[in-house]
Amino acid sequence: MPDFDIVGLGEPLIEFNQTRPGQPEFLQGFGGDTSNAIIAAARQGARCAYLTRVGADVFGEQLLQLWRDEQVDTSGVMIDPQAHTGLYFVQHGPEGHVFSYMRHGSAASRMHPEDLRHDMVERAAFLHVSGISMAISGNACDTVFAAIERARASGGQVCLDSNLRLRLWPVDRARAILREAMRMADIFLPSMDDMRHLTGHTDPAATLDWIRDAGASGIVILKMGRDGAVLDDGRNRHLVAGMAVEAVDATGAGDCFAGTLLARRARGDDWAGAVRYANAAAALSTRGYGAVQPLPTPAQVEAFLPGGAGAR
Ligand code: KDG
Repeated sequence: MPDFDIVGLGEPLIEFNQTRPGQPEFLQGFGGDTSNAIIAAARQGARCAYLTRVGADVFGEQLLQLWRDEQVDTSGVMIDPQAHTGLYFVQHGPEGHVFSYMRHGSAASRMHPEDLRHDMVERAAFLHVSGISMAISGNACDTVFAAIERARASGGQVCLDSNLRLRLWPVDRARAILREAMRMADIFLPSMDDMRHLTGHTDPAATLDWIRDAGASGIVILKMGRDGAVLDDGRNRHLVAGMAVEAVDATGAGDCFAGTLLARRARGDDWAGAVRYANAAAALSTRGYGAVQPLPTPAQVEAFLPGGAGAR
């Protein structure tokens, strides 16, 4: 039995989230897509570890404390005395949320394949990585591919979230690298928004066809926000409906979906059940500000799901 259900790899960030549209009032919290996903999974009871680099600064210490508080193993977190921990601001406008980053040259962007804790990747049932993990620098991208190779060689499953951030890399490079990574992934979690930029398609069926033609052969779950998600297992596709909530901030909802999905798979749910549960968790995560603070507990998800987690 693996020591970890899920090991995540990527960049954690300090978050400043605007709490009143148009006003210069920001709530300090935590972000970073793969870190958010790992915390979402740990809150659901999964055994998790996170692999990254943080700066030798106050923000790096706060992140380490956060993971310890959330029962996430930090033995694969390196501390870089020569670089800072990255941060970002979230502002809310009519088009949704807008991210402004201060992460260039961050500690995480200095990750190298030689530093990777291969042993921890080998000891996990799932490796979770994302487009952001690969976009932050060339050496971080190499580190992600090294981890993917290692997970595959040791029988782990690779989960890839598209998380496209065009502020971090040009669309042609993003498409080429994500295409390569999605071929190697056992589970690919694209969002409809990301895929529109990569493929030009606005229709879920055409988008899924593009993904299959590009060589993805594992499970593909196309996330469509409040409209739910399409589960494509390579033979059949079906829509798992979204759940309505009064949302205030969608930051990290996709990460919550990813982490919760893997946590439920690790517990033995079938795909449809895990997607249904993860949809509910992701909806709940939009009811508060910030990527981490509103991530739900199992009791909150159970109470929200009609008929409980086992119902269809
Ligand atoms: O999905 C939410 C993340 O985007 C947020 O926490 C910040 O990781 C982040 C990023 O790089 O955009």
